Amino acid sequence: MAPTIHILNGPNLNRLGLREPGVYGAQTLSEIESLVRDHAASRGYGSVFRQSNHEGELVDWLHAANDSAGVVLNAGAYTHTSIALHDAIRSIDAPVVEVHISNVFAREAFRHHSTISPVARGVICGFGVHSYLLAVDALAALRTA
Ligand code: CA2
Repeated sequence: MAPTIHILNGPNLNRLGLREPGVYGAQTLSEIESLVRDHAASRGYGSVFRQSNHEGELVDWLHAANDSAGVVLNAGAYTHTSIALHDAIRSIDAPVVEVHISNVFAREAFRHHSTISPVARGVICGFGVHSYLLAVDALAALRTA
């Protein structure tokens, strides 16, 4: 069976494409899901793609990804506040790549700090939807290294 990459999305990402296209692009999360699933499949990976507005549900989904090939995590605003997500990442074996659509460092100061970056395998931000595709490639590269 193909190894699986989990793509987990946090709060408000279900609103993509509806507002603020200048910051987050015009694509909906469902369109992003198709692109990411196709990209993962082209690299030989199955994918689980999920979104939640609830911190604890994201924690549960990180635990569920323990035995997977890795996690692409856009934690949304929980990136900047969540010790629970920090601890959940530490608690699993799978590598986690933190992703952001926007360049958080070019935005408000409160977006410059991440509670999850120190425990993520790496961070990709600022490339729009391509941030997700680059994260899939990063996880694939980890497994061939
Ligand atoms: O750039 C990213 O991917 C973010 O993770 C997106 C989060 C933001 O809180 C992070 O700082 C950076 C926001 C999620 C989407 O929020 C929307 C707001 C308005 C319209 C549509 C989506």
